[in-house]
Amino acid sequence: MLTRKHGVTIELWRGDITRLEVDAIVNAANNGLRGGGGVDGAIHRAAGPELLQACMHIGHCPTGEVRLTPGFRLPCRYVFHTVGPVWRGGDEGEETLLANCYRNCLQLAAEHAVRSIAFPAISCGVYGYPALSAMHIAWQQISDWLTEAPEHSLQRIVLVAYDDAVWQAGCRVMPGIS
Ligand code: AR6
Repeated sequence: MLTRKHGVTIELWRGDITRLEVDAIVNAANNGLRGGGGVDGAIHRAAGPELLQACMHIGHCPTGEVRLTPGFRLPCRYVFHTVGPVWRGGDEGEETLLANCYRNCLQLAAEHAVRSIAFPAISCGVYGYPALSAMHIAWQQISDWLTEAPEHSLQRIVLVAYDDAVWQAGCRVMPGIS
């Protein structure tokens, strides 16, 4: 399913992010970049042990920020490790922190001449963020960033839905998707 905005193709795609042939994939990591379950575990398994070594070398990533490593054995060139907020009911800055994840990843993509990037539903698993609110934020941030960014290399942005809740939320939130 896809739509276009400012000449960029935005897709909602169902499946495993580690299989995507894109320049960069985003990891929903933890502050210690220690690896974990969910999409983080899948990315580390597919990338091989060199990824954990690279993450250990970086050491820490504050919530809402992003750190870059190579993709190692993954088909992508880069992994962007971002840390989404833990959902605590919505009054603890969760929305801003999640928005920062998307914006900082898009900014980093532009800085590294990335043409295609895939996002998982950051915070929507273990961290408990409601899927519909999270997909609204993802779409809004992508949309705003593409409107505001002066010049960038991006041609394709993929939002990856691995589970039903995220897929259904994505279908509701993305306008004109077909
Ligand atoms: N491809 C794409 N999406 C996936 C995949 C996959 N292979 N596997 C799971 N998802 P989560 P979080 C979806 O829990 O909520 C880790 O342990 C999943 O269905 O991976 O940000 C980290 O180390 C959900 O929609 O990330 C942190 O400690 C989405 O990815 C913590 O979990 C995010 O779920 C981060 O929690």
